[in-house]
Amino acid sequence: MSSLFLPPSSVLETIDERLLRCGVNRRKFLQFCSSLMVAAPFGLPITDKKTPEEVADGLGKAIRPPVIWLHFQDCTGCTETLLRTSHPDLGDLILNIISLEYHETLMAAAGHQAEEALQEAVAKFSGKYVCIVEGSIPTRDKGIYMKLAGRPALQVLDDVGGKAAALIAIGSCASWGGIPSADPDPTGAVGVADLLPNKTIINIPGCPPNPYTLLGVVLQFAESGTLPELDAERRPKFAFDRNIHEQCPRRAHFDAGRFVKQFGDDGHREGWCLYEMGCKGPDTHAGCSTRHFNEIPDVWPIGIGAPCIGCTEKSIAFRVPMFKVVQLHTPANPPDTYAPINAPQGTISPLATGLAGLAVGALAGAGYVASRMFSTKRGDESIPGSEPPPTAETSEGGQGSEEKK
Ligand code: FSX
Ligand code: SF4
Ligand code: F3S
Repeated sequence: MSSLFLPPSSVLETIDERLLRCGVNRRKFLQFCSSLMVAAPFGLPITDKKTPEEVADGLGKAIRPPVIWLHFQDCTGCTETLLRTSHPDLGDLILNIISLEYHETLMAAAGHQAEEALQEAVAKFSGKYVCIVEGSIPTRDKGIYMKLAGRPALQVLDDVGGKAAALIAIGSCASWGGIPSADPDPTGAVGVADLLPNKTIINIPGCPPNPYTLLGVVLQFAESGTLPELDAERRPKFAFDRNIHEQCPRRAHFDAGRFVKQFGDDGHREGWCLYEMGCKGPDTHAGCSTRHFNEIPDVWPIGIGAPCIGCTEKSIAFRVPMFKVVQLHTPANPPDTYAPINAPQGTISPLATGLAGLAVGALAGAGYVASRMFSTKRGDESIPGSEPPPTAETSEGGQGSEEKK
């Protein structure tokens, strides 16, 4: 964790003062703290081993951190995902918890007035603000493909990002190029870390990213002036140490060999595993399988029947074709044989209890026969998903991948 300088308390008010002034009641704030604890159950110091009351007490005393939010090549989905939460009104709360000095989509000012607001905020909080960047930065042809107030995005990032205490790259575009950097990458789109490698930068990838991850990072900074532990891709570990496949509600279907073969087939209607449709869940680290979007149950790609495209992974989304089947190289490999779904049931007679050794032997034999029966069915094309997915050993060339489209 790095320790960063926080602005003196005379400059900005505390979160408690602000909530009081804006009429946000304690109950709503506690609800918010509970949601934060569910979203970041492990490894986030502000929520770890605490009750919602303790979290609220700690956060309430924190100074609202000044935030300057820049937009570059993006679809604004990152901002939208933050504002479209339903319960509690997260968008409203975050605007009370942080001191948002500049945000093109949300501010009332436009044109020269907006530009003045940006320059004022940079001067007033120089070296003390958090700069959130949304969207990728075009570098080709001296960055002429995107300008803000007549200046190339490259220059704006250098100026505003260069004076920040820390930067948060929100979304896959700002993290490493995202959609604009997909082949043929006409603008030479890159992420923040490519341009300011020596600054403190946190990547929160996702297309769009989960808003609770951003909140967790900003609130830890507000409360303690520190930042969460990061992984090799500069992603906060508390939110990206989970693998989609390991937490997926469809995992039981994967383990049982039940796969969707094409969109709209019976398996798809039944909610079976999307691995053979190109799901990148086995290679993707993110919390979306347990923290759904907009706070609506099942609102996440796999929840609505679409394969995960690996949007939080630098080398997958917008790089690997959407329907290409990924190699299984994690401990997520299914077993070579599957247990029967409906095991034959029987009763054990008093005589059998006296012949325990024989019974064990008989059950072992029955299990073997059942697994043989099941394994003959796995090749039956009339059963959707009856074939097991390829493994490193069984797949062509040991790669276990296959071009679907
Ligand atoms: Fe990129 Fe953000 Fe994807 Fe969109 O603005 S991460 S295209 S969801 O929204 O930058
Ligand atoms: Fe879920 Fe995809 Fe894994 Fe299937 S392959 S269990 S749909 S993450
Ligand atoms: Fe992205 Fe996959 Fe989650 S596509 S939103 S990481 S399910």
